[in-house]
Amino acid sequence: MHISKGVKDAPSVNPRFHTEKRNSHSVTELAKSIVEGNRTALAQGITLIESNAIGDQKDARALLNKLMPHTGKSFRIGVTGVPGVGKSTFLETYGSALLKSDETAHLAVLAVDPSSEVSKGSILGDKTRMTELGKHNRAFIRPSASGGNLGGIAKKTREVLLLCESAGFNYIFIETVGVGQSETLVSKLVDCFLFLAMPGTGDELQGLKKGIMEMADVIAVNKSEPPHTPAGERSALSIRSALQLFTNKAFDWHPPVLLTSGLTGYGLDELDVAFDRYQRHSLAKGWFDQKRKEQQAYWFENSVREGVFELLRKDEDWQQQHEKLSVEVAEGRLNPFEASEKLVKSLKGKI
Ligand SMILES: Nc1nc2c(ncn2[C@@H]2O[C@H](COP(=O)(O)OP(=O)(O)O)[C@@H](O)[C@H]2O)c(=O)[nH]1
Ligand SMILES: [Mg+2]
Repeated sequence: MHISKGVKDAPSVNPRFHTEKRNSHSVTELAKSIVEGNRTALAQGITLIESNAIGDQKDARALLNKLMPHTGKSFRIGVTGVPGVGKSTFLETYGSALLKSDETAHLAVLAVDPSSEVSKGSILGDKTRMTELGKHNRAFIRPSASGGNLGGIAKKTREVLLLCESAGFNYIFIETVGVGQSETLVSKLVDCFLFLAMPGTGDELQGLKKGIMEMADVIAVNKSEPPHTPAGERSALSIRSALQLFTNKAFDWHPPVLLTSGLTGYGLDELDVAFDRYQRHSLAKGWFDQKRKEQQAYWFENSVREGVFELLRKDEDWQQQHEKLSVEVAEGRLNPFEASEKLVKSLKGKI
């Protein structure tokens, strides 16, 4: 990985003999170019973050460390809802309008995709739905990091988000591309969680079951442009009454349930007001910062767990024991709790 490629004034030392020097210098250059808003550098930085090569991971950490002081200054919004509800179409319309009305807006759209098999198709579909945004010089669209488990993908998405912030993007939208547990992880990445519901499909109730609505800060029944507005209103009504059971009292916030259409722009002004209200409210109450602190703590714990597991995976004894016990558990010869206790006890003296 030659991260100096394309970065101005990169040193031309022989990498074989000066690897450390070359890397630290190039990482510094790369960080500088990213902060200056250089798109090529941003793309290179993201490639570095997404790489699984050990050397690259070291450089990626160094890069993030350098960029940390430039992060945190965006409004991070998660957009979720079942595939086909209109997330990409909404982002295209809402994003384009935002860029038009606010000349200081720099907008990035990132994706979290738990269904890696389907991802290629979904991303292609999304790209064709965000053509306006894709062409705009103040917008940046980035498909989900591929490979690894959902937790790993979300972690990389968080790092890409930080990179985008340091490159000057002040609105960052994270779209979930697939279905599954991604919503929970997205809620660990964003300040505001928008849930798009489909009118008249009963999926508002599915959402409730999954607890997604508990996480939602703003809810919009999408595809509610005329003549579908009455159906949208009916859904909104049932969501509002269901929500009464779930309101997060600690945060003193009742998620508004709006009617929108990404296709025609119907209701997007109201949504704008809702985002604004939410942002002001959460800043004023101090839970904007509180949430971010909790998220930092979450990613720390998450990283520690991953790191420890990574170490264990390299220990052959432990790996063998782990495999043996998991077979016994699967075959019903050992109960899972007893097995895990055995495995954990076997670590004594090792760590
Ligand atoms: N009637 C209507 N159709 C929409 C709306 N938004 C998206 N669609 C259509 O729904 C389909 C899925 O949209 P897409 O944005 O890809 O959904 P995503 O999977 O949630 O990203 C496409 O055929 C869109 O044209 C809307 O607000 N109203
Ligand atoms: Mg989409």
